[in-house]
Amino acid sequence: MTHWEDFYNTHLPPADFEDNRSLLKEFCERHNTLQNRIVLVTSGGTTVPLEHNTVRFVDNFSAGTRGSASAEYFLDHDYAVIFMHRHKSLEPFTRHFTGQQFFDMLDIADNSLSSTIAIKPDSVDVFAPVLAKYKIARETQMILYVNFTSVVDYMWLLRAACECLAAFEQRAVLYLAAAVSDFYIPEDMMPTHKMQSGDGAPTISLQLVPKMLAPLASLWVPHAFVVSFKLETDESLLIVKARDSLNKYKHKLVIANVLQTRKHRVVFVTPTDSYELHLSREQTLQGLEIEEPIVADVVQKHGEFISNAQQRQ
Ligand code: PAZ
Repeated sequence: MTHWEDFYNTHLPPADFEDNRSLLKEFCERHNTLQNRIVLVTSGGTTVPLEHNTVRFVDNFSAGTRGSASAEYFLDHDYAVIFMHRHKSLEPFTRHFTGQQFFDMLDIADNSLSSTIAIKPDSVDVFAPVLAKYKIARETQMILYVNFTSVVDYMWLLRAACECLAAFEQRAVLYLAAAVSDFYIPEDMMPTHKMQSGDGAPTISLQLVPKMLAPLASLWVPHAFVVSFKLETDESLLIVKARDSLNKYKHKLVIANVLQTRKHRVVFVTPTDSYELHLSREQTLQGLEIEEPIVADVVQKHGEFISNAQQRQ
């Protein structure tokens, strides 16, 4: 496996990297001056391009539901939120009205002079509270959106965000819900142009992506409250792998989930304990989202973590 430092030395940052770095710096400096708590929420899946001029890529599963819903609940708990997401995956607030849903909520009235567009009366009750929360989050500048596509973009943004979050010490939470590729093709092993079928079936050899949780937890943000997610498809591996990860990277919490049941069941794995959060069928039908109790639990643990650190000082 490539060492994480070599990864950055051999993979160029994305074209919009400096712009995003300035946005992150400005956002973090403002919220640090205000002594706010802050969370970096990563969301969505990373891609692995197969060509430099990318036509084809390997994708990681994630719609961005976990991350986008969680970002809204962190805002409810007065956290400043850096929402670092896969380009075009679900985003906080707009996630409630995807695809045709939004257009179906609108009415258009034409007369000879102009057209008027309005929200249908029976949609106002659904739309107004979400819009109101969105407006408050934007006007109070409590949320910053930055996006990535490939695993290389993700790695550059992650490190830049951590550099800005280090100053928050215990007040920062990293909530790593994105599905990040474990395998990739290094830039120097990738063809420049679209692979041609006339050349026959390609043999694609993937390499291991370095585990960034290692430098993240020990070097970049050593004082932050780091929460990672672990996705498995084999239930029997779930807790073993989550515990492995905690032991290896020494962060605070792993939230483990199985692909098929992730929307109503997760397991919290801490260094000393493990327990389940579960939504009943009735709760799901009532529209309760599992991210609400997940975030409430993380916020409570983060509060205790800050208090413990203050007592040690
Ligand atoms: O974005 P989504 O709601 O469709 O899925 C969320 C998830 C399953 C990607 C997330 O909960 C998760 O487990 N992320 C970490 C994935 C991993 O093990 O790399």
